[in-house]
Amino acid sequence: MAKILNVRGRRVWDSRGRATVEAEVIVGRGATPLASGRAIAPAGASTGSGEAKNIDVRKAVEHVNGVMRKALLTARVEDQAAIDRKLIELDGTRDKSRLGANAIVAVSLACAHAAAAAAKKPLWRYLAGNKPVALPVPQIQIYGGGAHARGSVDLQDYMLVCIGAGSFSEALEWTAEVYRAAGARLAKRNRLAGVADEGGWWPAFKSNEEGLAELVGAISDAGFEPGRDCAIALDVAATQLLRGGRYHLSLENRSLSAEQMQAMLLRWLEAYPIVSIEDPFAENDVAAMKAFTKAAGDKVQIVGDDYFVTSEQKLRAAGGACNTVLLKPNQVGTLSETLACWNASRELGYRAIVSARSGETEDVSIVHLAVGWGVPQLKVGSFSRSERMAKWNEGLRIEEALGGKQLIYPARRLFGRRKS
Ligand code: 2PG
Ligand code: MG
Repeated sequence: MAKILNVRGRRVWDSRGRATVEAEVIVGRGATPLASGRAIAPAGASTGSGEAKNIDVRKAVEHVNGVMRKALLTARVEDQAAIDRKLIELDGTRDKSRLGANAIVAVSLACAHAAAAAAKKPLWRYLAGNKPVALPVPQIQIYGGGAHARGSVDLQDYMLVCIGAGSFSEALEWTAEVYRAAGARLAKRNRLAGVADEGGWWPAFKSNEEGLAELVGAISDAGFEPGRDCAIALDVAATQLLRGGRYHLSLENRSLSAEQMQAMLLRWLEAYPIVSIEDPFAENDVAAMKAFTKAAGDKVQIVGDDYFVTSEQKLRAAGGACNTVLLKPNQVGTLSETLACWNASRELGYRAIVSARSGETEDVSIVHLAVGWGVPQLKVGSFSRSERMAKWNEGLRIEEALGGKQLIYPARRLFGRRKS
């Protein structure tokens, strides 16, 4: 049993050059420091209105070094549930806006790291206990749009899922090929405007559908079979598109009713090898989300991000909307609440994906959570920029550490081998 001897907060910088909170937790047996853990809060750009709220970073750091430190001194670091309960009580608001979600998530995660370090285990192993684990199946962004590329395309993420890959490392090998092929295709047609917030190509497409056709082309160019080896996942991030009850596609200069949006998505599902669609409708468009899930939920993952904001309560009240939940620790604030949402998803028969934010850092905690908790999918952004690559590379290290002793890599179980 290790006790918390000190908690320290500091102001550091994220992948967008914006300030964020780092927390460090030092633990020991008796008064002698034994181990420490560290974590950095990420930040979203396309956020759901129900998310836990970040506050001014200087203020958040003050809270870490002041009231939060005081409340946690001498606490048993292994008792994550009690630590998180204490943080929630100390904050006392529904949206974590007093202490700040950025302060709370950094401290909550740093405690988990410190507990693992005190047990002399990597975090994923500490969380998994003796349970066998597998690496998650990645969703990797190829083109970035929406709020992450000033609306270059209306859809936020065009992602690759290597459904036919036999391992995590093979999925990354294939992704590297497709990512490069996609960039080369854009450059050749003079449509490459740079990279977006999460490292995906910033495209100059003429329509949103062009991104789908281009991604299929890039998969083929890289020597893979679309729909058999590699498939597509989309994050529409539709909350960002809804104004006055209609979904605005600025790139195409038109706006759609929810029914027209559904018709467009269903047509795309027929025409392209899509296995997953996130936030296809806005966070408050409950009727549309339910109707779409009814129409397509048996064929494709329908993922709630803004729609569920990692809330166990919202997931339990879903009433048939979506079939998959995105798990973002900073969206809800603490590790225990994220775990509760994951546990509820299993109980309710929903799939789950652990996800990074668009504002990230070298922090690799989410990879450990996905592996340690056994969440079979992981979304981190694209295949460039070190805040993303740090996470993919951490997955490779874990895969190596597991050697032959891992569960079967879940890609084929989740997505089967589909016909093109
Ligand atoms: C999302 C995330 C990550 P953000 O919408 O899923 O892509 O974006 O962190 O900006 O909410
Ligand atoms: Mg999203």
